[in-house]
Amino acid sequence: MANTAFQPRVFSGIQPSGGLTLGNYLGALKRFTTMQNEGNFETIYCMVDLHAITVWQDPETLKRNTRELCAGFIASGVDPEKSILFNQSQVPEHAQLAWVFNTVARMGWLNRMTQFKDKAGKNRENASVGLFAYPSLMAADILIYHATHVPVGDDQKQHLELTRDIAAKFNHDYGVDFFPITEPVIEGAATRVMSLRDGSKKMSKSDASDMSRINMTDDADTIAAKLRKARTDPDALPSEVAGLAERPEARNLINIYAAFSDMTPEQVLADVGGKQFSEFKPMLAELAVSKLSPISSEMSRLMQDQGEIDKILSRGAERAREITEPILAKTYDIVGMVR
Ligand code: AQP
Repeated sequence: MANTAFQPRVFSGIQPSGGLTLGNYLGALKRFTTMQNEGNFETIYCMVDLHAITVWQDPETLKRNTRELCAGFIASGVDPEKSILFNQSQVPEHAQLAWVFNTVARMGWLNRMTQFKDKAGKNRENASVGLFAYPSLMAADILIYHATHVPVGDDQKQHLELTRDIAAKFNHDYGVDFFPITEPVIEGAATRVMSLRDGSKKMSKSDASDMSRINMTDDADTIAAKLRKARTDPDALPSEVAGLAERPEARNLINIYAAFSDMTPEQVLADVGGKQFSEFKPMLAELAVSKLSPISSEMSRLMQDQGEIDKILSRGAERAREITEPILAKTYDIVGMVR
């Protein structure tokens, strides 16, 4: 098989399954903007509403969350002129390719996905088939653009490995070199922002406790209060990263500080080592508010013009389909569909 050279292209998405969290911002959005502005890649970003409905969503809330997520992308620095920004269900080729990938992915592969196990919980028999097949749709999201790089948080690593397996099996089964073997981009201090209430759990938009997360729409007082009440231990901060090994909550707050200030955790600890949390938490709150407030005000401004958001999404979908239609057509041809 020839070793096809693929154009450097980034794809990533976020579910409109609730309001955006600090985890989504530091683990995903902030890096989406950097990759867009570096100019080494064509960048494509998506609100993955088809993924969101794998767990029941109230229809009106889903619409609102999708538009608010679009506002969140733009307010965080994703420019709909520089990047392609759109909503997944407006580009039907995602779901069409996902069906083909459902025939390529193996039950055993999907059975190993930890996110399914976590989200389905004890009542697996009652989980939707969509939740089980989620990684096949995610592979389709990426590969329908022949994306070469995918910036994600650490929790998505296993799904990215599955995407690579699906691409490789498709290429092998049909004797082609059609889909790229995508590289995950999991970098920086905040690839896994943890809950503020439990340092062993990921910060998540669907966590029952609002105190566990910082929402992108929280006001300055709420952000400061949540950080003040964040669970920590009684010791002072260490001066070196090794001192965080058994202290997940302390490590989380240092990582958040590092990500906001574009420093490494080592550099942060060189400055704040020896301080008590009573001194460090207000510093972190001030930094967080200074970075998040402009984003949340811009989000509320954008949300006042729903028509404009819908226009941006339609235009993004049109641009996306210029890429997805020929890739789907070629896929169908490879698989043997009469066209
Ligand atoms: N806590 C996190 N730390 C770092 N990155 C995170 N991401 C999510 N949470 C964190 C990254 O954000 C991107 C979009 O994620 P998603 O919304 O599509 O799905 P998710 O990972 O399942 O996020 P949530 O907040 O936990 O949503 P729910 O509660 O609906 O499941 C991904 O790149 C993800 O890694």
